[in-house]
Amino acid sequence: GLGDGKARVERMFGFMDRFLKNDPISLQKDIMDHVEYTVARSRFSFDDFEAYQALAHSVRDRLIERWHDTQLFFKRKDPKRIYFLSLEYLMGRSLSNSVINLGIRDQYADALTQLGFEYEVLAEQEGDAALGNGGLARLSACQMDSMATLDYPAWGYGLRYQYGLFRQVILDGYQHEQPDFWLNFGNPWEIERIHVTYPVKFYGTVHEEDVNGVKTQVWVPGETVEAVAYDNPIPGYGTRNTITLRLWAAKPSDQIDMESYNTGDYINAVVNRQGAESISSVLYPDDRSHQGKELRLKQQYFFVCASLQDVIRRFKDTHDSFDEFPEKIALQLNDTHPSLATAELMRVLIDEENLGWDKAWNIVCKVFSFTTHTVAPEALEKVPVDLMASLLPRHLQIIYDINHNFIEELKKKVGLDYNRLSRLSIVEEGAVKNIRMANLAIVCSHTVDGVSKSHSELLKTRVFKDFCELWPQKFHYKTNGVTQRRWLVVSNPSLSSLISKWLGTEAWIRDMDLLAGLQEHAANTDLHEEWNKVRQVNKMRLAEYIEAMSGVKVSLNAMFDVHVKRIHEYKRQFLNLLGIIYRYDCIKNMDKKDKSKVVPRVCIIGGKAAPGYEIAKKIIKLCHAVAEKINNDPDIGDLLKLVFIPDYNVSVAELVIPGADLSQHIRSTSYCLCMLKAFHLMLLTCLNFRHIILCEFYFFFNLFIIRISIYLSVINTEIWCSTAGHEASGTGCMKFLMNGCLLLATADGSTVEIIEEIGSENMFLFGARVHEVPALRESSPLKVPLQFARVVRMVGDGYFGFQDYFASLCDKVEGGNDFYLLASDFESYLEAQAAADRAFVDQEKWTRMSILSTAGSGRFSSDRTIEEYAETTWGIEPCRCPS
Ligand code: OAK
Repeated sequence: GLGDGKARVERMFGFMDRFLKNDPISLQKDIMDHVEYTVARSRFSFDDFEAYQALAHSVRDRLIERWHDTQLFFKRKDPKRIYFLSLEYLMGRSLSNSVINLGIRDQYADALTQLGFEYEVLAEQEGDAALGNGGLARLSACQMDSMATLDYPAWGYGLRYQYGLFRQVILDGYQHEQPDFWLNFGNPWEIERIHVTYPVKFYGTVHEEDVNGVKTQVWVPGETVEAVAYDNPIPGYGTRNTITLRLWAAKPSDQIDMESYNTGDYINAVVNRQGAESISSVLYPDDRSHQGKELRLKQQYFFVCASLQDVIRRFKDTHDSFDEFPEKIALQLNDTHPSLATAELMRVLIDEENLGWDKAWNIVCKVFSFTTHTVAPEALEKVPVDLMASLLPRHLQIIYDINHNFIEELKKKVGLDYNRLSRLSIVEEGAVKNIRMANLAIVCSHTVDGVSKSHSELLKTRVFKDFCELWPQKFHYKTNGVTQRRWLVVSNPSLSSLISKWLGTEAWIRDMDLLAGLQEHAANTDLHEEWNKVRQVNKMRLAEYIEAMSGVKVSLNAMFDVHVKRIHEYKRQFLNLLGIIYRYDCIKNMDKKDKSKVVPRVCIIGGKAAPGYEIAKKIIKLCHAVAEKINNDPDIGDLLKLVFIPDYNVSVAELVIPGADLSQHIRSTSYCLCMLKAFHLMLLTCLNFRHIILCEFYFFFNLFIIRISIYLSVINTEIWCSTAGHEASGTGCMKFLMNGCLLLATADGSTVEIIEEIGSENMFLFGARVHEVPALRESSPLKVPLQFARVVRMVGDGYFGFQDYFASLCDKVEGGNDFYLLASDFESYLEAQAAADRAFVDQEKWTRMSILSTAGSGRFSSDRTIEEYAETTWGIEPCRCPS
């Protein structure tokens, strides 16, 4: 018979005579079969969305083929694997990315044309998978693409939120949040694994038992839910490798709790069980603060518990002893959100695998690495001890034990320096006792990475200063990158073809450094012409979108000036708006002759504000109020337009970025300046008191700074001052850079490294420069430029309406409250804007700068970042599935 065994295997091979074919006829047949049998529509009557669904399923079939092969290959080879743990992924759409990576986009486009459909129209039907907030989440998605492309044996783990990031709807200029029902119409990109489930337990009590003469802690949990796996295949480009992003959904446990059923209240018992699903129901929409929320902690533990069970199960399939665990497994903590994994692995190894503390600890210290994406120490996650005690009592014990051992070791090293000990402790003492998740992650990880060179400096000098002093060799950085597959090939196909044509190869799609080859053509007028044509078509596409979304018609001759990202005070969208108001005011007061010299602008702003972030929401409203005024002012015409793009997400970014001439990355670099100003004030006070020694010190210090700046300006014409800022890295700027958009930016985070690649002369930088620092220190710290005061007052006095509503926004920058230094940067910001205007008039110069931007973007591929992680942090090697 065909039971198990060999006969069955042979029979199966008989079915598998070949892989799915990609010629137009086979593709058409597959699509039509899916229309009929998967979507269950008649071949004679189906709409664009149904056609998209069928198309997606036919692509999915091809993904699954490669995915099976890859998984089987990994299993046979058993390489060291990397498990990437992240609570957020911003994947966006999958169709276009998949067909590009599978190398069958054109074939599908042809097949569809013959069926009477347009590929682009169907691709537009897909909604975004938005299981994340912003930078960190999109970075995870880019890194998955790179791990697949570079053939690394990698697994991504995440949560399958029923509702992703809220949809932003604008009514009367105000943001409203609506749930993101992304799963309502099915999700062809996931494979439900009903048999891959694990129990996850919460609450209950811990007691001590004597097991074979050994005192053992026994956790008796109070609630069990089930984690079900949903696999999302992630195809690499130019390789057969297709890796897995496994997302967990919470389901009620199958284990029937007899007691609750026996009470006779059957209906309530069933309803209560269903509550389990709430754990994975919704993504927290605030990317910085969700401290002390029980559901959030539940999500985190649910996630790490299921993921680790899966990792350990896979390990045990082929290994008998845990000694090999660190040689076979690397666990990456994407920020602190999954850092409970450290305590969970300890618990499993001690309580379930009976390895004992020392062996378990030895393993934990070898497998975890941690990347931090934050700059502000106050934004680091903390969990109240009470909450931990009730939800995860056994984990709290383990964390206390880890901390105890750590502090004891520390005392041997640093003595009884209690201030230092308390700063380093995983447990924060105080009115409310907290677990510091970052400290837990650092203590348990072998490597801690920052996300840019300047971020790493900040970690050393501020955020994790004590830890860096303690373990300097633990701290590193990997400058972020983004995937050129999505951000050029998928989203800007015409520029991609142009690049390939001029480089004479498509190899840059897997090797971004090759883009440097464009440098030698940067002055070529033929390239200029083709480059501008492509850019103009992208602008046209964006202009059509703007008109459809906001009804505003924009001129293609204008400079498209884009500022898109989450709305945050530190990202300074308010500074941009004040600059726009200033420009408006200038144009309004110009005579006709001067107006003809104005460079027309279309200012485009987009981004979501966290639902509870009042000031950010006011900034959105202000943008609409200012737009209303400017766009309807006949004195202004096409010289200035302002549009807000609603519901900014990955797919909107794919449209906006290729169409931008200029993009803004103008976050505040205030830490550095604030410190200098405080220092300056202190010195002035000392001077008043005729404090001779300090006077002398001040004098020499000034001389020293001047000398340094002269010296630096000799070796590099302009050195920028912001070694510190609020942005850890920033990745949006990299996407714009690749697409040949010029950057208007402060020199912090990743911009510092962009300057190194393309030179400050190819960007519009502002903010304090090193050689300006002495002069800055001479000026009064409270000096507010007149133009600044004037534009803020225009808002405050109701020129754009809503006077009361905007009052608190103005308070944020007036009267010495200007924490993000909008006033002190305003003049320099306007200068940078004016420099951009001047460059734009000189089209030849602009185009050269644009080409050089793309040419210099090679370093900012996530392929480079992932290679660095693989080599220096994870210790893994490529494992390429044969084609
Ligand atoms: C989100 C939640 C908690 C902490 C940080 C974040 C986050 O998105 N951080 C951002 O990560 C990006 C990727 O590393 C960086 O480019 C951004 O600078 C950083 O703000």
